[in-house]
Amino acid sequence: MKHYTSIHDIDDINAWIEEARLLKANPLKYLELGRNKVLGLLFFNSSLRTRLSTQKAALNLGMNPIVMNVSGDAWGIEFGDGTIMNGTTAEHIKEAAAVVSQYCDIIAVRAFPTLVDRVRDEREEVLKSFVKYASVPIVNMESATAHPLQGLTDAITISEYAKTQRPKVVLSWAPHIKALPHAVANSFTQAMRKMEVEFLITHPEGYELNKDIVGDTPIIYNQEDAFKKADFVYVKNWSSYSDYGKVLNSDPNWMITKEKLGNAKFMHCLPVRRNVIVEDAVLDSAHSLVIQQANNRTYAAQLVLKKLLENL
Ligand code: AN0
Ligand code: CP
Repeated sequence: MKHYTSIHDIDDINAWIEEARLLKANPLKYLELGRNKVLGLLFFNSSLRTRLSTQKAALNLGMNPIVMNVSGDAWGIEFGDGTIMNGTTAEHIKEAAAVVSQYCDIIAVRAFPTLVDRVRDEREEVLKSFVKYASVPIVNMESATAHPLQGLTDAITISEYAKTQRPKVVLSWAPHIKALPHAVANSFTQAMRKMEVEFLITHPEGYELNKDIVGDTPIIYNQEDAFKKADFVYVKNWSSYSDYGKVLNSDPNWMITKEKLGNAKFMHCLPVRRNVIVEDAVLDSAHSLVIQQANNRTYAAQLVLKKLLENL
């Protein structure tokens, strides 16, 4: 594997889950692997978990992480080809990516979508420009359309808590006041479609995700029906994909309650808005796996970095 930009970079999800669980049992086993190697983390957007867990993963492998908030702290980066740079951007991605590659052995990038221009977002300009112009491996820490470190984490967590061979996993939309990206839902869907689970999606009409990602996954518009006999309820808000980036629905009846959840486990990537997405009674109960998921972010990132280091 040269780069980790998508769930499609996982060749064998069961083997990856097994290896991540071995790393979790013995996190410092490969402390020599990353010795004298530098991981650069570049953030165009906010983060708590990704920023800390990816650094922790690097430290567990003996790597030195260096972090930069690109938006605000660095020079404004130009991505256009052939642009006359007499506007606000001071540095071109061609130089920026090549320069960062002089200091880092692996570069990880977070760059969210505009949620205004779907064609532009789907072009994945920031992530793909780093892949093109950097000379080292690139890790996606959430791009316009994908959050594959989160998707891998969620697959690991489901494998740890599954009580049956083929658990029922439901991805549910829930209301939110702001327009949010599709990246987490996309990567979770791609991960579940690779796993041995019964997977379905529930959301209000108008919130259909990209068909190419959903494929033949059943979509149920009635949340209560969808949750019947569920083992895992994975919750996420996303804005409309067809009416791109719009908030079409904020019906509080889609919020996750203890009553709706029944015996299922509750999952969310975090950060989560309490009593908007999910009520306190769920997050504060033993049904919630959100902290366990956040913990697994370290081992998902560690596995990805280990594979990239082994391939340097
Ligand atoms: C981001 C999102 O929905 O993609 C990051 C989640 C990991 N969430 C928010 O902006 C609240
Ligand atoms: N789940 C997740 O990626 O969280 P952060 O945005 O805090 O990194």
